[in-house]
Amino acid sequence: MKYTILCAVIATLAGSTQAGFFSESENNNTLALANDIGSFDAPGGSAVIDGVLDINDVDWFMFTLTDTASLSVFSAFGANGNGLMQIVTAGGDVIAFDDDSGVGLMPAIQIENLAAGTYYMGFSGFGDVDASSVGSDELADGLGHQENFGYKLTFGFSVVPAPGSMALLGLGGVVLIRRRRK
Ligand SMILES: [Ca+2]
Ligand SMILES: [Ca+2]
Ligand SMILES: [Ca+2]
Ligand SMILES: [Ca+2]
Repeated sequence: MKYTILCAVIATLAGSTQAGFFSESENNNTLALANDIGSFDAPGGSAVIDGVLDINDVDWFMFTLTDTASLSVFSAFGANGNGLMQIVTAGGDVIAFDDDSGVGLMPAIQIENLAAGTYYMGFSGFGDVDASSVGSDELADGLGHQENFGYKLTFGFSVVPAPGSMALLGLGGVVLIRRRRK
């Protein structure tokens, strides 16, 4: 009996994950035209994107976090390509940039404890923008690179439980069990 109740509590805690597969859709060359990959709440989720970077192309993707979350973005399959990426706030400020942390010359970024909100991720080619864009509003615009390749992006979101919520849920479980014992 106790086991059943605990399972119910754990199921509540776990929620349901969100996952999606997308092909990028042009024109996505500005924040306003970004491809929306969705909203992510506890416990998190993932999205895989198939895209093509053409000469003078940039691909913007938008996502929303309903809670503080850790984000990882990984790019792959850019055969002989040299990609880069930016993470940008809803207000258009660049908070992260990467050039070559992934496979070959492809970028990857991870950010822990990203506050709830809407963000944009821009994927472009080497020569468009560089690391000096972090802390500024200099966005990848596709201009300045001659890259041309297909790629895959993998987004992972892990929601960080708020300090109070775990304790409250735990307390709820104890109260349930005690009531069943009467
Ligand atoms: Ca594209
Ligand atoms: Ca594009
Ligand atoms: Ca690169
Ligand atoms: Ca540029």
